[in-house]
Amino acid sequence: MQKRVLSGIQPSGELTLGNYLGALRRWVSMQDKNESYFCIVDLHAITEPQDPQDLRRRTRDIAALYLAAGLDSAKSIIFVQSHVRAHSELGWILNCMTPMGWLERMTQFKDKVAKGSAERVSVGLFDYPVLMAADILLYQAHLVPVGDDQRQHVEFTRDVALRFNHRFGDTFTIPEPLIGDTGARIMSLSDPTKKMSKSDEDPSGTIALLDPPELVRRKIMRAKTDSGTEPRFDDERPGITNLLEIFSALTGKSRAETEAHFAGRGYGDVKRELADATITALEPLQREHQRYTDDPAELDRELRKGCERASVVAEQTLRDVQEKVGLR
Ligand code: AQP
Repeated sequence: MQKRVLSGIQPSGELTLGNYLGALRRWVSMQDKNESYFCIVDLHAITEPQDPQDLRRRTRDIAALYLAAGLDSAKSIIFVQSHVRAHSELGWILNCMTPMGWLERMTQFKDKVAKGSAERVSVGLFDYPVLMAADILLYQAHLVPVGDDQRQHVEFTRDVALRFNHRFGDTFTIPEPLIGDTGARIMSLSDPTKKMSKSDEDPSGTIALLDPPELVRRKIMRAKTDSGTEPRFDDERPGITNLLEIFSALTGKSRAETEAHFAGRGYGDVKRELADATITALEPLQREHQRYTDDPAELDRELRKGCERASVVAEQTLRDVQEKVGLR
């Protein structure tokens, strides 16, 4: 039996190399063997303030990048979350069945609160994992390919589903997180102790997928490293370890092969080769992205088709849930 796969990215900033290596590239390799749903989770993005024009543009940009990276609507269902209303509706029902204490334990929420003032944090941000649970459970997904940072949210989804099934009878498939071994956690170039994030306010720490080649090179050459000289993976040296990790993810070399490749050479060589490898990997993506930018009607057609196909499956689950809880 084919497994059902669901994953998404929020349009909360320009897509980064972290999003590509930790998510997008893995999805492309999964779509042949699985029934796959890939969405742009715009309802999640508005849990933090977004400029409406930027949000609209980024949502389309990310859809174009999905297709440019090789997601194929003949194999996968590609859609925008807010276009399928069942996400909000199931989200509300699950809200009413989720203990607050479960949400209070979510580390991503705690991290984000720690960065800003509690007054400015929205209820939506607190509630983010419940909406994510609705995304996954609507499609009865077996597998959720995510980076390491999202593991806790998928485990939370499992708890929500088990609790619902226990109370109302078998309704939801219990999903599993699928964490890759390479590229699972790409770190910031300017502060390698924190992950590369698309909403990072410091642009020097992130490589955006649409950054021009010269900018990519400049950011990598200025990436923060320690005072050592020998390029090897070492938890005590997060800067060089991160650069080697990215190189290994881009070239498909194992850690041992990567260390052997740079044996006897310096950090400068790592940076130069990494810049070349990154620019080479991004070039076809940027070219294809431009094609969809030049033909917006084609992108509209793709997203309309995705929404129609996703809605059929989502509505079926929603109706079942509504009946079980007594709303129908
Ligand atoms: N640095 C990363 N390394 C590996 N994988 C990553 N992902 C994100 N950053 C890295 C994976 O990309 C997907 C996108 O998830 P998201 O957009 O829902 O939110 P996120 O995980 O919070 O991603 P960002 O880029 O850090 O966004 P912001 O800045 O808005 O919070 C997920 O599969 C994630 O694991």
